[in-house]
Amino acid sequence: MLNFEVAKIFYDLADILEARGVQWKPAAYRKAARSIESLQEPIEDILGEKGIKALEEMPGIGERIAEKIVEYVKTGKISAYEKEKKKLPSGFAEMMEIQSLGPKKAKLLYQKLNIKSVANLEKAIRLHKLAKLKGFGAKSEENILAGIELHKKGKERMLLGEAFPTAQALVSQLKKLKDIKTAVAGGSLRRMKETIGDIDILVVPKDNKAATSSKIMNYFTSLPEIGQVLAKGNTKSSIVLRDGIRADVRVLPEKSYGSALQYFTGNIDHNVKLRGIAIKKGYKLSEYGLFDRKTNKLVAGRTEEEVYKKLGLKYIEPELRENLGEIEAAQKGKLPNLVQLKDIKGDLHLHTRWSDGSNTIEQMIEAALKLGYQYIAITDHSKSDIIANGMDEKRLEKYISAVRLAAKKYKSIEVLAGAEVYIHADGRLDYSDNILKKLDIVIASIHRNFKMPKEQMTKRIIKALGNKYVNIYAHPTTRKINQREPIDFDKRQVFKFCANKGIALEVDANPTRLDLNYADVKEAIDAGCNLVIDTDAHDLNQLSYMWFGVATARKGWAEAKNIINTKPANELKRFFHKLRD
Ligand code: DGT
Ligand code: CA
Ligand code: CA
Ligand code: ZN
Repeated sequence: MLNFEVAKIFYDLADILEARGVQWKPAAYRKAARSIESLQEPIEDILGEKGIKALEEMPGIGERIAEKIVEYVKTGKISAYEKEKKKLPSGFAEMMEIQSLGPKKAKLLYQKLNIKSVANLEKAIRLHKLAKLKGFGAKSEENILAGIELHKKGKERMLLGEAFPTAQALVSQLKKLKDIKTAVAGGSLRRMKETIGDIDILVVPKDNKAATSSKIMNYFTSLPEIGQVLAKGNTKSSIVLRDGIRADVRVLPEKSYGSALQYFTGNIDHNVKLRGIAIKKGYKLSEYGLFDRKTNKLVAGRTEEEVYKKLGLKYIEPELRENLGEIEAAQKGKLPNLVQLKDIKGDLHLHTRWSDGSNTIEQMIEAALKLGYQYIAITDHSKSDIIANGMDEKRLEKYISAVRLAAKKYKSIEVLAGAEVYIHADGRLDYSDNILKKLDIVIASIHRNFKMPKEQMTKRIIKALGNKYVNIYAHPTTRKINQREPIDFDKRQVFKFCANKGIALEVDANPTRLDLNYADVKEAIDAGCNLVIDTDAHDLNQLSYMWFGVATARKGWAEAKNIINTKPANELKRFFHKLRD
């Protein structure tokens, strides 16, 4: 699928234009990129089946951008991008991706110090050349260096949000071959880890002839999206896709399907512990099956369930298989009853054109209706978030009226008027209580001033959450995977505070955030907190991110009862109301 390649080009193009000081266009290209990367279907399929008009109807994509997508699908290039890129040194696009640097500063460093690449940049920092420049300092050298480290990590491990649709597309390609009975993705992807080293696909052939296996491997290694074949054997092959994603495929017979899927799902520590249990019970466990050690007879292997059962364990959901107590819990029959996507009844963190979203209130409502939601909250940005087009008090009043007016048009869904309110460095909220009380729901969050001593950060958060109108603390650690480290605060103290006051901690489902992460989810639940899973969608495609948030909550052992947006509308409103009394 070409979605991520095209999105990347639009992000790069936006950066280049921004560095050149071009207005508006960068934001437009970023919106388009955001829309494409959150699409579940490959753009080439949409184009093939429904034509260019279907692209133009997507959020953030007009005629001009749609034409560029068509150009890419047809030629593998976007000429406008190639032209812009030629004006810059070849390593420059990558340099602009460093979060703590950004396009404008990257350009300045190029002009003043002739820095053309990440390698140049790293060297210049080690020689403290930046500290001497106006607008930079020792502190910014440190930040940029940290940004470079994160960027390097990102090249080794991709986001789940990118790997997941790619894996699905690969699996469905494989299933097209008649010689394949079934194909399924395992590994860290099936465990829904936030970052993925490589995609692991297990294939069951229609028969066990060597010729069938070799035909399958020939087919797989010659798929059009494959960039490089690293290894090709009869039962295992490794490839790199054109967009740099690595994938392994293994062929195993049907009678081993369950044990193979179990083995290749991992993680290794979970597997090692299982093998220990198998040995104690007189068995031997491998990807080929569970065998009796004395007779060498296969006792289980066709399904994962029977493998776990023979080992005296309840079935363990893939998300839990990290060797964090799940095997012990399965032995005692004490596994959590994990929350599911279908338990989710609404999305309480959504943006529209009133701040930095791409769609209207009505469009977001209609998208939510399609998902069968009972309620949503529109929560655009507050006044100090200027880059996000935050609303001052006057505009907020109009916005509240607009949300209420739109809400009236739709009988089968409840639409709450909310706002995402910035927490200032001193813990003050961005609106006064007189304004906040007009809203149905208040989200508090941090978008700037990420660096301060731990104690001060903790005070900042607690002061803000102490406001009686706050319902949700959004993306609590503010980390962005492979881009920005989490803020430093006393989590136990904040979690306890939220538990006592009944503030819901958010699991932000955007794949670049997944914040809280799964370890924090577990800690928050243990501290007695309520959680809310939100997409923080900035366009209607992004409502589909809910799935990644649910997976993160599941990895943190969350049950439906821990998640407030599994409650029906009336119960949810009662919950929010309770906060204010
Ligand atoms: P990744 O790709 O780094 O995100 O993480 P995984 O967990 O997908 O790891 P990967 O791709 O190296 O291997 C896939 C699964 O195969 C892994 O989760 C467990 C299983 N596996 C790999 N190597 C071993 C091994 O040496 N022993 C055992 N028991 N299992 C292994
Ligand atoms: Ca893997
Ligand atoms: Ca692998
Ligand atoms: Zn937001």
